[in-house]
Amino acid sequence: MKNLFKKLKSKQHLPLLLFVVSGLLNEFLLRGLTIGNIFYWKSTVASIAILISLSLIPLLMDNRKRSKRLIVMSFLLALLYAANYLYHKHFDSFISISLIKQIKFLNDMDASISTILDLRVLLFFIPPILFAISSKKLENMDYSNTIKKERTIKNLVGPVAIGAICLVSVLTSLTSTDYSRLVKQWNRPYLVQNLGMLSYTLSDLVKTAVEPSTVIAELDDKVVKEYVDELIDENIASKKENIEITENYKDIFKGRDVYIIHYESAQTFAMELEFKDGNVTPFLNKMADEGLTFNNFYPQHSVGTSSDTEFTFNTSLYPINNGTVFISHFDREYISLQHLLKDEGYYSVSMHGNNGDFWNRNIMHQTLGYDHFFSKNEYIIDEEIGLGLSDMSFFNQSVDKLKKLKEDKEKVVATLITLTNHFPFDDVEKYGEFDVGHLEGTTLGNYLKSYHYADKALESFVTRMDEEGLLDNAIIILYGDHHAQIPMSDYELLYNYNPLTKDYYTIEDEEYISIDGISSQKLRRTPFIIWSKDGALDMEIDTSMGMVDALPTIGNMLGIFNEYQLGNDIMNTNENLVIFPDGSWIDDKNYFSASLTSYYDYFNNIVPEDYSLLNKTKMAEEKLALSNEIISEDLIKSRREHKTYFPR
Ligand code: GP9
Ligand code: MN
Repeated sequence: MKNLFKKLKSKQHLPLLLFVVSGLLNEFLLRGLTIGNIFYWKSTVASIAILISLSLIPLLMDNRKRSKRLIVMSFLLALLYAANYLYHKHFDSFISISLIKQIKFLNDMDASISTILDLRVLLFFIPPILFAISSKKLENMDYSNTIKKERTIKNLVGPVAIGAICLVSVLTSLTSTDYSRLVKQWNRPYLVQNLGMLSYTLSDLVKTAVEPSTVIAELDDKVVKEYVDELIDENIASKKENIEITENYKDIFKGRDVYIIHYESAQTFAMELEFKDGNVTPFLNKMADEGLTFNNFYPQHSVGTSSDTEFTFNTSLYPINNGTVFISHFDREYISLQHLLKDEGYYSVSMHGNNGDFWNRNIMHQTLGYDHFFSKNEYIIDEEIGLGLSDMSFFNQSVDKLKKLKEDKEKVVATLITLTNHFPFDDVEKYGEFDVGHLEGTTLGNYLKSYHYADKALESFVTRMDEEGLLDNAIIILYGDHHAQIPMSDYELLYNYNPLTKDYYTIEDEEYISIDGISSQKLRRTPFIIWSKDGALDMEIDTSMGMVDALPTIGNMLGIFNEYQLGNDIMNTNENLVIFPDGSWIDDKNYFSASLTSYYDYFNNIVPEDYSLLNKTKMAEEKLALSNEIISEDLIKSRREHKTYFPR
């Protein structure tokens, strides 16, 4: 070892080499822990080019300071990688400067943060520590005096040449899709996967500096106008078509009270599970049996999780690709379920046991058109589980409030946002007894216990609402807001358990089920149920649908219509493309993962791309771009002001 250091000591750019290696190790580590694909030549070469460029500034300083500065930079990079690792655990994506405003909401989730702060984060500091130790060792051996002292341009030729070769080789290999994704940045995991963390961070910094308004105008004005005109024409035409169909469900719930349950982290797969103590969600299953149930319903949230879902459910627009609508685009005009129902004489409220400013709801709920938001300060916090007021108490107090409202409001639309069934599911002793068998002690096991609790709370709500006579002329609309952030390895435990041997199937076994590709996407389905006491609609619908389709579907039943809706009325559609904000999509035949750029069939085989698949990907990107334009350019408002809209 000593000999090795002696040999190396004569090398001019040894600190630079150690800096690059330390950065690369962290790049590999992050990839391994997040996207799973450790080595890819483009991202490696791009990272080398950026690390060399970063090291050029200290290279111009005197040798002693140069090493120290490189070490400091190496620690800063470790911090960047570690932060992105933690962020990915929570949001399945990577940090963007435009999301800095959201950090406040992470602070509010103390419990979640303490759980995601796992010890693996310390691994990112090992490479810079090793770098610092090696530098110290070299310093002790008088390294800086051994090598040439002049700080001439000549010294830089070597590193600059290597950096330039790396850069050119990556740039020339980029496809037009790569370039377009670098500019749009919808798909941050794709960028990290293909070009590395450092290239992504750099492009994000450039984009934020160039476009401080947070969302890029991706289409030119004329094209946007044509697209919006087309969208409105199509929406009006399909509305007319629907009227001509006999079984069109039009207006069947017109005038009824509407109680919407934003059911935190409720996933569909758990509804099918049964353990020693019975089903995880017996009451939810009963509602699904009695009501109109959509079996293949997908949330379409981005990093704004709950808030994105609220936005998409209420407006039939997608979350924006840069930032979060509730925080950065609360001051735009939207056509929402609340505004539309208010035009029909409804009084509209939202209810939630958490702080009103969480996700900027205090403000954004006004924008969406709620007349009143009952938040934490209007509830008695008499029982706390997980993030705050327990669902059982929340529902119970909410029934009292609704009962009071109904005394003087003729028609009410209320959104009840639940809270207990929220990651990290570690308040286990408060969920009550529920045996989860071999899943005991896992995050998934705890989630199922929490979900079972949420189910009992739901039952108490519906039972009391009925007792108070509030369901006689009403419908309940329930949707799961997003998946529960269960680690994929826990799903492996669920689906690969052999009860006979009490062991798990492995990849070598025929029975082994791999949780990836379309399987992992299908696990993220959430319930969507329209229920009424009179059982007016007792059906199951299998067509794939997304949150964006909720408003068109229920709108038709309630006799309201949003000409800017980007979704479809699923009761009058046979084929539907469910588009996710990162450009991925699923329909009844295929799934496209944008981060892996892979197409899957329903047997989870990767299939080659063809014209029809590529066309769907293009359609998905166009629809997302259109949604971004409507939001960022405040098109609904400006078109109304210029009278280029169709009256409702
Ligand atoms: C907070 C709750 C949770 O009030 O709605 O938000 P989420 O973390 O699910 O986005
Ligand atoms: Mn949520």
